[in-house]
Amino acid sequence: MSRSRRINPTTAALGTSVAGGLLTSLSGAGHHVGHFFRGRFPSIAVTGMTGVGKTRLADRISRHTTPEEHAEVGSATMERRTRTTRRGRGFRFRVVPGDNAATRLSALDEVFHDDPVDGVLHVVAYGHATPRRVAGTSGSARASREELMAQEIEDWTITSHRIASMAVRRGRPVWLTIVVTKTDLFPDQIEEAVRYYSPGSGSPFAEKLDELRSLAGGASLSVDVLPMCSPDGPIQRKGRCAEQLAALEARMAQLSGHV
Ligand SMILES: Nc1nc2c(ncn2[C@@H]2O[C@H](COP(=O)(O)OP(=O)(O)OP(=O)(O)O)[C@@H](O)[C@H]2O)c(=O)[nH]1
Ligand SMILES: [Mg+2]
Repeated sequence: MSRSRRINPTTAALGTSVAGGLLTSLSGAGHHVGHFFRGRFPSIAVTGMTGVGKTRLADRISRHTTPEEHAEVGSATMERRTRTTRRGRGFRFRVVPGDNAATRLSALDEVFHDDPVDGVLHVVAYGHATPRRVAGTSGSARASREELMAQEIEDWTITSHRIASMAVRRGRPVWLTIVVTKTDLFPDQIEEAVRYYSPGSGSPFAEKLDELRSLAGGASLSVDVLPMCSPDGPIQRKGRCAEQLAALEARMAQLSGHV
């Protein structure tokens, strides 16, 4: 009889008892188990130009509240949120601050290179981003819709390149959802806006999106476009905004293999 044959059963038995011990210790420590699994929640980057509604969206999905005065100036650093859903599932969000924050570039490096995400929510607002002052200046910020749309393309050019290089490097598929938010401000143009942001529509945004898709390759990047709204005030449980939130959450669960 070969030596390995005699050794194998011992190894197998040892393996079983270690696994058994691990299971016992997990079931004996409720909140530790929660913590253990939370580390493995899919990680999602929330990107988009300043004032577009990223913090508000991440807060809504994670049932978190950011103090009102914050809305005036925007985020200065990367924000982290966790959403836990039923049966121990959930998502970890990292919100990359908009272009008026000095920390933006390092935040982009973190989510797309150093600790790459599984999915991206790229937030756009069809020219309805809240204009914000450049850090360090005073007076009110003003910008026309055209200027905001142009800024949005500039922002998207940078972010889409980052997503492309991450998707190429990554060994597994990445998903991208373009979240067209603030639809409460343009209720009659929702379809038109969704078309503007959709692949192949010929808009300046879509041209960059098509470029991203051809760089990344269809198999490594999936793209969705969904409308959304989170008007100020408490979270509404009914109405179009509540339905749009539910649809976005359902799609995220699907993309993350939760259902
Ligand atoms: N009407 C309406 N207002 C919104 C919506 N989403 C966000 N806002 C408002 O738009 C402003 C900007 O939202 P934020 O979430 O702070 O934007 P941000 O993308 O995090 O901006 P930065 O932190 O500067 O990058 C805030 O006053 C929000 O209350 C929406 O769906 N509808
Ligand atoms: Mg913010």
